[in-house]
Amino acid sequence: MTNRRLSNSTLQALPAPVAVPRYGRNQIVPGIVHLGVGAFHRAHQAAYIDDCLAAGETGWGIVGVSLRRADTRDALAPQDGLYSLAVRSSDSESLRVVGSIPSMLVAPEDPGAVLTALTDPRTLIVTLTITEKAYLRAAGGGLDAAHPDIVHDLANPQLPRTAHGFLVESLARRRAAGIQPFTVLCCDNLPANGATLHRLLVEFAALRGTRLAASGDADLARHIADEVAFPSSMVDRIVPATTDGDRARISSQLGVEDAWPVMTEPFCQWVVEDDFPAGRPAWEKFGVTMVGDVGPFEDMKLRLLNGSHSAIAYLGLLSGHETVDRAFADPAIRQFVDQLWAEAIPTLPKDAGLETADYTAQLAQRFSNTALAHRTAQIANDGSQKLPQRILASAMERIEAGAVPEHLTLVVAAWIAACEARGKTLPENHFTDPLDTALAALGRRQLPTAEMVAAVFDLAGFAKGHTERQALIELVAAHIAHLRIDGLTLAFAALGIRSEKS
Ligand code: CS2
Repeated sequence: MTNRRLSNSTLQALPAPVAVPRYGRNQIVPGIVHLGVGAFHRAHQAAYIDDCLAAGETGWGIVGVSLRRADTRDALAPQDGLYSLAVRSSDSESLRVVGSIPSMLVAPEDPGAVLTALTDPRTLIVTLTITEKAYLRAAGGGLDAAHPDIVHDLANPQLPRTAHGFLVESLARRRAAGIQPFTVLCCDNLPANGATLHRLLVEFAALRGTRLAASGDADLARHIADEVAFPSSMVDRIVPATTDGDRARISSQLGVEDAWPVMTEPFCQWVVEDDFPAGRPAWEKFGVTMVGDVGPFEDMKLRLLNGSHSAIAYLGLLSGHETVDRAFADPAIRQFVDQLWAEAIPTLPKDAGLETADYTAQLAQRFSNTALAHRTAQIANDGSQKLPQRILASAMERIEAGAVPEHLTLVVAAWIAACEARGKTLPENHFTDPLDTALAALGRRQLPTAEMVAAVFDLAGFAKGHTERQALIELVAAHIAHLRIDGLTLAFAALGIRSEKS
């Protein structure tokens, strides 16, 4: 293999089957700032924007911002921001080079540069994929005002660390300079994601207003509440973490080195609420579904795709399966997932025209993609942040409807058991969670099962303030008791599922 790097100058020499950007990359105007330039963004929104640019739109280049680490920028800067996207199904792979992120910034290195990009009048949309935990919500769903990064950003508005701090400070600067606000498009897996982020930012701005009353932005919260658009969106594409093997394979196919290619599946979906007062790309021409209300799509995706993904991750880890396709090929897990879907589907809106049977059939195909090698440990990360919208929301609705959500609650039990298995049957840091320190301290107390589950619910804020909380705790505790006696075999048997002893 050669040492030459993928870049503007090596682009034209790539082998013919590799699709490359043919638009003038130096004519692109940066119209979008994206916070959280991880692999998901590069496989999803950046690919849609690449299509828009290829069709001749020039106003929507992406300024990619990493809020924490420099690794993506370090990999992509020597490549003029170019990277390859490998679209893989069980029996084929196609390669495309994406050119829609010409520049990248690393927030901790230069927060001022990020604020400058966000305040630039050409920036009309800010998109975000910062993961569930970066929204810094307290157990009840409001802003975690005691979080050290929020405390820091309220005290240092010019040097933010959080998305909240960056967005609110730049909206304040735009307002002071008479520049129209950008539209904020949340692309994370949260229910009502736009409205949720809107609420958090208004709360943040109100706290900031209280502290900075003298500086004249006391009514910033009202400005953000009334004059900034936060459309919600549902994003969907499975994007496993890139491995060193992927890097080597892709680089040898390209004939030049790509330090950070992205792996993904053929499926791709984006449903967006059409509320962009400052303008937007003609996304509808490139496969984006523009709608008035994204709620039913979000619920279906979070509860059926992400809910079963988390189930496959924790049950897979407890059964020794390293990847989603292998776990899903395990007949007991497969049967469990079918039953889980049957339990969650009645919670979805009936009048929204959702085709749940087609949707789950398609999910079954996607989860069976053997080329992705999507690691169960990757999906297992941050369970405390993911389970509320993926699993607990449906479980509470089932209880309210008089049903017993035994499958949904086994997912919560499997999460607790998988956390406990780390350092025992699983490697110590096989996956991580923001609650790890608190969970470990709880483990050392050796509480009786039901008390331990109640304490986990309190720590994670699960079902906080809901009447279904106690019933959920009892169901989860009963599953844990089974898991402790005879692992998944007994927990599955209680649901009528036969499994091979692992
Ligand atoms: C996964 C998601 O890691 C996870 O938690 O469930 O990243 C999932 O692959 C995407 O939401 C698919 O669109």
